[in-house]
Formats: sequence, C-alpha cells, structure tokens
Amino acid sequence: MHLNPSASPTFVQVHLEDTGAVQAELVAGLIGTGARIAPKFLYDALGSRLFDAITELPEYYPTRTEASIFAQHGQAMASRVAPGSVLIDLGAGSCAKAAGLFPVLNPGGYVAVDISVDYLREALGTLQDRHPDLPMLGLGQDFSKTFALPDAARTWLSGRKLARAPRTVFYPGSSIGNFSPEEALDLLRQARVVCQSGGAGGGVLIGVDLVKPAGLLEPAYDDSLGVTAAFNRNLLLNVNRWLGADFQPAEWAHVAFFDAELSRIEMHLQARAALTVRWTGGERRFAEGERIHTENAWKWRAEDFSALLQEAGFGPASHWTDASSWFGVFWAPAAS
Ligand code: AVJ
Repeated sequence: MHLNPSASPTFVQVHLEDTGAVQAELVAGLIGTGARIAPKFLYDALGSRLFDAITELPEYYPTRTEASIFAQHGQAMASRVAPGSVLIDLGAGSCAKAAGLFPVLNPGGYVAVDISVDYLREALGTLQDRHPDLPMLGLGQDFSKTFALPDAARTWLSGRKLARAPRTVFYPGSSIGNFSPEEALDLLRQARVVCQSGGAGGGVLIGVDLVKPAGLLEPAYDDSLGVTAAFNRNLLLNVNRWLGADFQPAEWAHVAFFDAELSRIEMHLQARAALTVRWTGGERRFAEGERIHTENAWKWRAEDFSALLQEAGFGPASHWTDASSWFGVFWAPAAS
C-alpha cells in the first residue's frame, strides 16, 4: 500500500514544560504584590475561538487592516519572499492568514506553530484537505520564551527535501506586541537563526500595530459587545483547570487602557469586591479593586521597528502600511 506522506499533516508536540512547571509559573505570578498571569493562558480552545471573534469586531481594526495591506501589497511582498520557501507561521491559530497568502507566496512547505494544540490540530487538518500537495507540519510549542525548530521538525524538513529551502518566518497580527522591546529583540534574533539555518533568501514577514491616539486604540481592547472582556475573563477558567483554582469570572472586571509613555495597551482583571482565591496548595486574598495584569500589547512607530529588525541582525527592512498608517507589515532579509 502506498500512502501519500503529505495527505495528512504531521504533528509534533514540543511541550517542554511539565504540568508542575506551568503551575509553579502561575503560582509565582499570583502570590506577588503585582499579580500577573501571562497572556499565553488566554489561549485555550475557547480562548482561541473568542480571539477569532474579536478579530471580527467593528472596534478591532488590526486584523482587517493587516488583511487589507496583504491584499494591496501581496505582490510586492511576494517579490521579496523566495518562492518555494518554508513558511513558518508563529501563533498560527486558525492558519487562515497564511492560507490566504499561499497563492501569492507559493511556499514549498508550511510549518504551523501554536501553543493551542487542539485548535491547531483541527485547523491544520482542514487546511491540508484543501492543499493536499503542500507538506504541512504542526508544532505544538510555546515560543514565548525561546524559539528554535525542534529536531523532529528538522528531520521532517529533510524527509521532504526542504532542509535547504529558504525559510520565511511569518508572524502576523501584531502578536509581537505581546513582547517587551527587549523580548522582541530576543525573539527576532532567534527567528534570524532559524532563517539562516535554511537556504539563502530567507527572512521575516511580520505584522506590527503602530502607535495611534488612545481614542482609537482603547475601544479595540474594550469593545461594546464585551467579547474582549469575555476573552480576558476566560483566562481564569483556564487557570482554574491548571491549578485546581476557584476563580469566579463574574467577580472580575475587564480593564484595558493605553499607557502612552510605555507605548502599550495593558489588560487587567480587577476584583469587583474583596475576595479570596484558593487553589491546590495555596490561596490569595485580593482587596476590592486589586488587579491581575494579564496582557501587554506594545504599539510601535514604524521607524523604531525597522531599527529593531536591524539591531536583531537583519538586512534593510521594507514595510507596507494602510492609508492611515494604523498597521505595518515588515519584511527583512536574514542576510545582513
Ligand atoms: C493576538 C496579541 C495580537 O494584542 O491585539 C486582542 C491579543 N488581546 N484583544 C492583540 C488581544 C485583546 C492580540 N494579539
């Protein structure tokens, strides 16, 4: 019997952290003075679906603005991205953005990386049915601290004669905004190493939300339907599962604001009344109004982001924006 090796996507789970390490990270964030929970906990299966709903909200401009930039400048981007390259999609989610670019970018392989494993598995399966001849690999991986291709991915690439294909690291949606400038620099340096391990012509294609007045930014993170509030509160249900905790989402208010000085949106959950949260092996009292910091979304000036790419070792960056310069898509070659 002959099985077409690309008929269904390969899947590799790189969960380096065991349950104990995740729990320790959560508890460490909860017991300090400024309580915090990392934004990656927003993305369980329901969280990923709520985020998809956010992208359709009238107030949430980034997704559709970025899509309009891809639609208008896709050909110009394609002239930079080597055809036949391996598209490495960070935080692939529904894989919809990358899939929309397959016809323009003509990749030779597709590697989808996401922490939300079950969601990715489903999305990638559907996508493979639509593109039966494109080799696809799913990586269940948390790249928020370090990013490198695992051995299994390199073996997979070799097995499909893609080891020497150029590599394009695709990081759309302004997810890089979750990283502080220092962390973003670190991630970009690691992305460059990944690109340079492939054939010549690789680089990064990355979507970045640009600085704009608070009156435009804040509604995008505090919409009138309350979807973002639900997305933020859902993190507590996810934490309840990880820790055996008893967070009651209804006791927490969604708070989002732009800090112009730090150039970032901050999201918090604020206790509506004094309360105590208990989990297996611990508890924490919160005063009324006390907050848990759940997300930062940094906003960049285009020139600062180009400079960051250069500092990370990339060659001269190009970027494309919409008519109002709300959002930028940057290309930078790995070779300096
Ligand atoms: C997925 C990180 C790009 O910051 O805009 C949306 C996440 N948080 N609404 C963003 C998010 C609240 C989103 N990123």
